[in-house]
Amino acid sequence: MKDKEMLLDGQQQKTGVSRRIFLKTVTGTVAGIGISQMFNPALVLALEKALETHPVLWIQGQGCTGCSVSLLNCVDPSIADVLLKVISLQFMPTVMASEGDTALNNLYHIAEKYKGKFSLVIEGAIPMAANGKYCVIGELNHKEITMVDIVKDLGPKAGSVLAVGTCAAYGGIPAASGSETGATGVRNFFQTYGIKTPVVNIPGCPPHPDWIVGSIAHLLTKGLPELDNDGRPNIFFGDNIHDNCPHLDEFDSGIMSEKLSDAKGCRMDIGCKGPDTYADCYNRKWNSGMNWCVDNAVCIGCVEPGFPDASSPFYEPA
Ligand code: FSX
Ligand code: SF4
Ligand code: SF4
Repeated sequence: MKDKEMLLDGQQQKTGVSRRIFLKTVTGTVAGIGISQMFNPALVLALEKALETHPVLWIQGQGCTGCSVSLLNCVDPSIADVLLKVISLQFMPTVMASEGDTALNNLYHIAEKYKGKFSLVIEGAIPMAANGKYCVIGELNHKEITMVDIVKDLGPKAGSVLAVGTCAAYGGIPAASGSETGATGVRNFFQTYGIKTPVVNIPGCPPHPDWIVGSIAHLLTKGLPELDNDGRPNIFFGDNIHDNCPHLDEFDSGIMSEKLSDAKGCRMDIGCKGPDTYADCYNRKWNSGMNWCVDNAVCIGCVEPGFPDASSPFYEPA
């Protein structure tokens, strides 16, 4: 069975899958599983080994913290299980208790101790204008440390980097038209400074928690996932939303929604950007499999490199 056929969404898991598919799923690769299937013994063993040697450091620049919140909303597995059993998360500004010099010293200490092995998660864009002064993330020995400083320091030392969220991947909202901060994504930043560490983009504004946890688990157990031209794992971003949308038949028959509250109809005329967007939201869904953007509104193409300018205005046809 192909990896993509085994990507089970939250709903399918709750309503039950056949025993045959379940067994194939839990004995498959991380790439091929629904995230809540993560705790099969072989995988837990692999992750436990990785936990001892491959910590994850999460730093945050220009963003709204929605990416952190999305991860913290992970319910299946619970965020407690994710943090304790899947990710050895040693530094994360939104949840950690330590602060100031202590926190930053610890960050640098872990990066040095696990040089070449730790995974660096970068949330938010990196503002390069004005010497990086648009985003100061802390102080060390009374010296301001900017996002530019920290990514320049830790980027080359990391074994791998995950650019979490569209801001970190491509610049996103902080880099939208009118921005004066020189906001840019990680790959572009690395190119500017000749940093060679491999980068996995996990876009989405915010990204789905499964995309974040699944990509980290893949990195820890199987190495780099296969990426598309925009640096995104094909396992989550390989397919087009429009081609797989439940409204495709209505689109083909010319049955179109005219307003957001219409229950029926393709939503292209009210601004859906599904035809230009690649992600598995139509299948995985959001809020633990409850719904997704096209159920209640439209797809605004939040995982694409041109977001938000390329999909604006959101509620008008492309
Ligand atoms: Fe960006 Fe993260 Fe959008 Fe927000 O901080 S991807 S603005 S949802 O959350 O970086
Ligand atoms: Fe395509 Fe959007 Fe219409 Fe679905 S609602 S068929 S994704 S345009
Ligand atoms: Fe983003 Fe579209 Fe997925 Fe919604 S449906 S999360 S806008 S890619």
